[in-house]
Amino acid sequence: MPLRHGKAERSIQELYRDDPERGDALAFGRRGALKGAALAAMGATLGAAIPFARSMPEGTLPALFARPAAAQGASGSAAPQTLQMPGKGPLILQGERPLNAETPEHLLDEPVTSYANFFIRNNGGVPDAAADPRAWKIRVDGEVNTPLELTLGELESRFPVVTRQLQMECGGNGRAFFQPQARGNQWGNGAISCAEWTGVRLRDVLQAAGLKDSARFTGHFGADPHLSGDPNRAAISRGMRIQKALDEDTLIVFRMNGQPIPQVHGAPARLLVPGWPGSLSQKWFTRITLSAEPHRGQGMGGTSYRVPTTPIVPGSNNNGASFHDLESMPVRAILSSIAHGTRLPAGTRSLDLRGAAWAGDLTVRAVDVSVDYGATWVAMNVAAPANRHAWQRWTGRVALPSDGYFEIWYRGTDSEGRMQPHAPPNWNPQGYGGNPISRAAILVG
Ligand SMILES: Nc1nc2c(c(=O)[nH]1)N[C@H]1C(S)=C(S)[C@@H](COP(=O)(O)O)O[C@H]1N2
Ligand SMILES: [Mo]
Repeated sequence: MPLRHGKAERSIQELYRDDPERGDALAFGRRGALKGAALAAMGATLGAAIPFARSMPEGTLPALFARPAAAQGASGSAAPQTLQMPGKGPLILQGERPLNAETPEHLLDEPVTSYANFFIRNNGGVPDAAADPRAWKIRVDGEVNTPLELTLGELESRFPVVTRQLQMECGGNGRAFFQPQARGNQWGNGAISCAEWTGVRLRDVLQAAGLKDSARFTGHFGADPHLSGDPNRAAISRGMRIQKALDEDTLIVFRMNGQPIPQVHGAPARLLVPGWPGSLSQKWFTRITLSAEPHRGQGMGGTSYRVPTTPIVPGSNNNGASFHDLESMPVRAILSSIAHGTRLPAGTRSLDLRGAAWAGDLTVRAVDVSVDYGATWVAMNVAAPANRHAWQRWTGRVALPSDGYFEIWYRGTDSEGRMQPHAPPNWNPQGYGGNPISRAAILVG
């Protein structure tokens, strides 16, 4: 049920939206604590008392205002448009041309992501289905001893076939959290998936072609048309360091969850490069070329999939000349058992929580949850991944002292001790690597 608030108190919310600094100053006053009339106004605006107002931080928008309540229609924000596509769940439509859709976090509750709940990210059009998938050809050329052209049928019979659960996350996941706004689809936390993929190791195929010493980078090509219709332009064509191409979990896949790959996800074959920006996982995969220098395709260089090596002024222009490629994705936790913007019955005094967490090539050491704005944290139970590069599921319980407005803050820590930060780090024009601590607003009573 959507949260509601009285008309008279709209002003704080509107102020927060139009001029967050002024809204904050008004709410918190000069003392930096929410009390008196401001506390009452804030409570009325949020639709409930705020039991932990004492530790509510100044300078941080209440989650209810800060975060679009994806598909839950929490107060204030216009309901986002929903994808209408056979077999797909109610994903958040980010754009129709190219077609992009984000999975609301609470639909990522399955340990293995189904087709229905798998996000969609296209840079160009979706090509027509191949008439004969087994005859689909993939070329390997460039710095190899023997350039290859293999059909999907040959690939499957010539190399060991493996099945793995692998996370695939868009490099721009979390972009919406950047301030000032970064360019591109405003993904929340939902451009992530962890499906079960079947295919062959890219490594085995590259070794069959024979890598020259000069083969230090890959370049990937797919069959999707550029939106302009120009056949000489690629919708996207990215590449990576050879080390990642040789990782045992980097695959050419042809089945997703035991079925032929659905068309929108790259049928009949795609790359699956887990833990690194999803843009490397070329769909409708037709060719990989090896070279001595970094690949120069669409989506390489400049500010594309690149982050500042030395931080830049947020909002400033930069050509990305001193940026470097985003590789292993940073740690992130999602909450899938309860949706942001949910209202719970009065008297609810504990919450059983569930979600997932991942950290690129690393694993997740801890997921912690706070319901008092970070004053205290509760450790969740984090399961081992099904295999390397699968996400990790977590569960746990938190106590609530009373009815009221709460924020569930959830934060992952990777195996090297790095935690999700309070604000998205290292602002960059296209908004990559934004993994702040997440906040879900809930209302009890
Ligand atoms: N051929 C092709 N491959 C592509 C893309 C694309 O536009 N064309 N998008 C990439 C990006 S940016 C991401 S995040 C993933 C998304 O895969 P999905 O649509 O199956 O979720 O595919 C990648 N592979
Ligand atoms: Mo992406």
